[in-house]
Amino acid sequence: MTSALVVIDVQNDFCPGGALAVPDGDAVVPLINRLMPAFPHVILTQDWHPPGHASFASSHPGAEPMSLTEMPYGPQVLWPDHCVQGTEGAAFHPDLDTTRAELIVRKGFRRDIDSYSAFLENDHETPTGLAGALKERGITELVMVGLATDFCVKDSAVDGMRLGFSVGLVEAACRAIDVNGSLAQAHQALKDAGVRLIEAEHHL
Ligand code: VGL
Ligand code: ZN
Repeated sequence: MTSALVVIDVQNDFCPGGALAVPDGDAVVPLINRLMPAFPHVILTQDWHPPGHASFASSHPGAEPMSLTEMPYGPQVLWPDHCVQGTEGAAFHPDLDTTRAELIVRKGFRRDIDSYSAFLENDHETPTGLAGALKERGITELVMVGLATDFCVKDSAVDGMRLGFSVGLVEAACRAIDVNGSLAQAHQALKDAGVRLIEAEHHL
């Protein structure tokens, strides 16, 4: 039984000054850096959209950022343009320690489909390959941290449970966007899925 710290989307665009800034998003960096040495495996995810991505409000004439639309795969929030492949906004926060990261999973790179979860795209069926990579490494336990609690962290944690991993989440090392009740919904979904909320001290 071995465990991995899964660090979700700690990128410039999700930090203050970024295109889709999560309030206080950069505050997670020091704690995440301190958690890393406690884990035999460290995995990072990176939101990585092509220009004109379907999740961008700018790709839908007349649509306001943060509004909801219907995609062939279900409801989708339309975001400001963010984490465009190769831009500074898509880069990891400069203080995030990436030295021990053994795998970086890029997601959201298909123009017509978003991917919040590190495991499955937003159609809830197209795999990113992460589950296979973890299983091949013998990793059974995951601890999730990063941005944003109510979107990518939540979906990654819930999918991780569904795919048979034991999943914990350190809330002190996450920050939320919290639009239209999304944080309360995320707490319920995490609870329903059986994701454990764990204290950082447990791993420090
Ligand atoms: C995220 C919205 C859009 C996230 C990514 O990392 O939570 N949220 N793209
Ligand atoms: Zn995105």
